Amino acid sequence: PKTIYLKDYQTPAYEFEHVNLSFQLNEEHTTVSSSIDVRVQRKKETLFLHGDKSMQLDAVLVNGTQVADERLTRTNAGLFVSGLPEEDFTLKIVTTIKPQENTALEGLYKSSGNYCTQCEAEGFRRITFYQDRPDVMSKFTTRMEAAKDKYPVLLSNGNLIDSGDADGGRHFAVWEDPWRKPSYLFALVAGNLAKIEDSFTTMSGKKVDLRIYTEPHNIDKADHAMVSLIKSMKWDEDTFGLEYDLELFNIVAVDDFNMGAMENKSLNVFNSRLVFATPKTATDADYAAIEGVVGHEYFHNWTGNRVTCRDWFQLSLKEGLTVYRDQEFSSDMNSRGVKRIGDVSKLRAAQFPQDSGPMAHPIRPEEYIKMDNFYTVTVYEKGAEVVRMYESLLGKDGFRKGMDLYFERHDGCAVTTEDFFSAMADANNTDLSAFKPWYQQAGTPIVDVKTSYDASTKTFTLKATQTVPATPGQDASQKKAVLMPIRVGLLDKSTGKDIEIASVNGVAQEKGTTTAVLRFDQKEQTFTFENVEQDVVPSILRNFSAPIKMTTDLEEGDLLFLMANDSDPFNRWEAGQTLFRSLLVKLIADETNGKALEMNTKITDALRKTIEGAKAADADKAFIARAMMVPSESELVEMLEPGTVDPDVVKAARKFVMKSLAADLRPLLEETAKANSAPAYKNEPADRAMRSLKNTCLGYLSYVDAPEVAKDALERYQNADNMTDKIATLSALSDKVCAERETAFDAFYQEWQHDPLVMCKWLSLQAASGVPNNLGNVKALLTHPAFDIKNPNKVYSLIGGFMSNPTTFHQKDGQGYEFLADVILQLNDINQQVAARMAGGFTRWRKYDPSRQALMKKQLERIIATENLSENVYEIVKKSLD
Ligand code: DPP
Ligand code: ZN
Repeated sequence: PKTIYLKDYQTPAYEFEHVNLSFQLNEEHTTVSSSIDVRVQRKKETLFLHGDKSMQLDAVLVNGTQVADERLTRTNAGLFVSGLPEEDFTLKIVTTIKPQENTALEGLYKSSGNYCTQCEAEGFRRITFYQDRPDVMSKFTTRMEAAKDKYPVLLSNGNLIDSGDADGGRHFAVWEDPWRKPSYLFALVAGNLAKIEDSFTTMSGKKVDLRIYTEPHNIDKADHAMVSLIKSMKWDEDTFGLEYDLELFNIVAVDDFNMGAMENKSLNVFNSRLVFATPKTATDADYAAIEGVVGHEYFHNWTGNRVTCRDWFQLSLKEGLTVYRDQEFSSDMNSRGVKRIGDVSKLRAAQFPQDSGPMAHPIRPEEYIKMDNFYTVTVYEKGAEVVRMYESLLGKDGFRKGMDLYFERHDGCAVTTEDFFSAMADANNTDLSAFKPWYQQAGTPIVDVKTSYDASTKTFTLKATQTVPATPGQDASQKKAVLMPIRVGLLDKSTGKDIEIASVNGVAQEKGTTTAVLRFDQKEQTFTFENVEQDVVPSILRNFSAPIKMTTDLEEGDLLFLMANDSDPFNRWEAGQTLFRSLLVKLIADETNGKALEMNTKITDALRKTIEGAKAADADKAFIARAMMVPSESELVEMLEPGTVDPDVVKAARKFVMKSLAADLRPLLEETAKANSAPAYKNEPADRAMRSLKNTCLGYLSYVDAPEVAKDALERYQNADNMTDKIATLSALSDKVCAERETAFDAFYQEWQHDPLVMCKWLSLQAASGVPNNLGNVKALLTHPAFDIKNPNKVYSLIGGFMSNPTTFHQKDGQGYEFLADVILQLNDINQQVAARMAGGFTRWRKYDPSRQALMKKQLERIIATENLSENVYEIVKKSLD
C-alpha cells in the first residue's frame, strides 16, 4: 500500500473545464461516456486519471481520435495518458461498470433496486477515469437513460434541462449544474421513488423548490427532515447571510449507505436513518440527529461546495467548520447548554481516545493510505472545536467578519486550512500565529491550573501550564505551546453570583464583564485578576472553551459550590462530572486492590438536590437529566494508565456508584419518574425534556434489584406510545436476566420486524447488553433474518454495539476478539470502509491489561497476515501494531 503525503502536493497540469457525462443504465452493465474539455496548464506532462481496477476501459479519444495503445498505461490505481496536445483539447472516455455487483457502496451502486452514488472521497474513480481530486473543478452536464417502468425518477446535480422517452421502453433526463465542482460532489439517482415537496423563499426573494425522495412505502416519514431543511436555510441566512444558489434542492434517502449523508450539489443523498422519523419509529435523539445532519449537509453548500478543499488533507476545512455550524444551528433551535454538554461528552468519549492512541493525527493530517480512514472524530469534532476557538478568541462579530472575508476571497475555489486561518486573522487585524499548532499537532493538550487569592492586594491569580503529549511521529519535545481561549468567571463565595471582572493583567475589561477570555499561549502563564474585593470560587474553562484535559486545584467543596451556583450551564454540569470522575477513579483503584467500595455521600446529596430542582416551575429538565449522567465507561478507560485497564473492574466500579445512588435516591427517582410521565406523546421541547428526565430516572431504577422494577419496566414498555419510551424501557430491561426482558424483546421484534431501521435498534440493544454470555447471543444474531452484513447500518448496530460493550467484547478468554476479527475479515471482501471502521475496535489494545493485550494483538497479527487485505483495513491494523 502506498502512502500519500501532503508535502507532495502539486497543482494539476490539466484543468477540466466542462464534463459531459452520459449513462446508459442497464441491468447487466452500465456504460459511462465522459467527454471533457481540457485546459492545458503545463505542456507535455503525462496526464494521470484515477480509475478503479473494477472498471472496463472501452475507449480513449483525444480530439475525436482513438489514442494509440502505447500512449496509455493502465495500473491498479488508474490510467496514464501521454503524448497529449499542447493546446486545449477534448478527451473522451468510455467505460463499462457493474453497479449491481458493487457492495463497497462507493461510486455507482444499487440500494433496494435503485441506482445511487457516493463519490466522496474517492468514489468517482469507480464510475469513470477522471482526475478524481478536489482541486479539479468543472461544470457537469449529465445525461442518463434507463428503463422507464423500473426507474421512473432520474436525478442529478443542478437543473433539469431536458427529458423524454427513448427506444425500448426507456426514458432519459439531462441535468446541468451551472456551478463548478469537484467530482466528489457528483451524484446520480435513478429509481422508483416517491417524493414530498415544499418550497423556501430566500432572503433576496428567490423561490427554491424542495423535494425529498424515498421509496414509496416510507414517504410518510420524511416530514421532519423537510421542516429541518427549511429551518436550516433560514438559519444560514440569518446567522451568516448565506443564501441558496439554485432553484431546486433535492434529498434522496437510501437504505445502504456507508456514511450518514452526503452533500452532493443540490442532490443530497442520505442514509435513511437520518431522514425517516415518526413518533412511533424514531426516538427524540433520532429527531435531533436528523435536524442536525440535514442542517450539516445543507450548510456544506457554502462551506464545502462553493468553497471546497484543495486536497483531502484539508478535509477539516469543510468538516470542522460545517460541524461547528451544525452545532450552532442545533443550539439555536434547542437548548444551547444541553447541546454543548452532549457535544463535549462525545468529544471525550470518542475523540480523546483517538488522540491518545495509535491513530492519533492532527486535524490536518500529513499522510494517509486510504482517505476514507480519515473521516474521523478528530477531523470532524476536534476540527469543530478549533473553529469554535476562533469564535471565543475573536467574539461573535469578529468571527463573522472572518467568515465574510473567507467567502469574499475564496468563493469558487479549492483552498486550505491556512486560507481559513488567514481570513480570520486578517479580517480582525490580529496576530494568531500561536494558534497554528492546532492544525499541525496531534494529541490533547493537558492544562493544569493553580489558583490563589491575595486579600492584601485584592488580586486573584490563576497560574496555568500546558503540555501536549507525544503522538505517533511527534515527540513531546517537538510540541509547541498553543494559543487557546480560557473563559473564566469568578463567583462570590457568599452569594454564588458572578462578580464583575474589572481587569486582568492590568488590562481593563469591558464594563459588565462576568466572563473573561484569557489568551493562554505560553507553556506557563500567570493571569492576575485585579480589584477582586473578596475571595471567590473560579469557574474555569466555561463552555469548554478549548478541547483540552484540564486539572485544577479546586477542592470538593468548590466543585459542590459550582454545581449548585455556576451561571455557566456547561461548568455547572462539569463540576458534577469532575466529582464523579475522581470518585470513580478512586473506586477503580480500590476494586483493583480488593478494597471494599464506599460511596461518597456528599455526591449523593448533591445529586439529590439536583433532582429535587426538577420540582421548580421553571426547571430545565433536559439539563437536570444531563447532570444526572455518570461518566461513561469509555470516558473512564481514557483516564486510566495504559497497560492497566480491566474492563470488568471499570464496570464494577461504575455499577457500584449507580446502584448506591439508585438505592439511596429510590423514592425521589420514582416520584420524579411519575411526575414526568406524560399521559400522551407530544413532540415539544418541554415534553422531550420531561421524557429525558423520566427515562434517566428509570435508567437509575433499573439498577435496583427488585422484581417489581422489571415488572414496572415491562408495563411501561407495553404502554409506551412512542419509540423514545419503548427504547428507554427496553434498555432498562436489557441487562437483566428475567422473563420480562424476553417478553419485551420478543414483542418489539414482532411489532417491528418489517422495519429495517427499527430493527437496528433491536440489534444494538442486544449487542450492548450486559447479560452473562452475551457473545453467544451476538453470534446468533449474525445469522438472524433481522441482520444483513451487506447493510452498513445493520453492521454498525450489531457489530458496533458489540465492540463498545466492554463485558462482551473484552471477555477474558479472548473469544470476543476472535469473533470481531472473523467479522472484519468477512467484511473485508464486501465493504472495505465498513471493515476498517470495525477494525477500529482493536486500535486501543495497549490500554488493557497484559493478558488482554496479548489476545488482541494476536488477532491484529492474524488480520494483517491475511491475503487480499484491503488498504482500508491494512492501514488501521498496521498503525495499531506500529
Ligand atoms: N458526507 C459526509 C459529511 O457530510 C462527508 N462529507 O460529513
Ligand atoms: Zn460534512
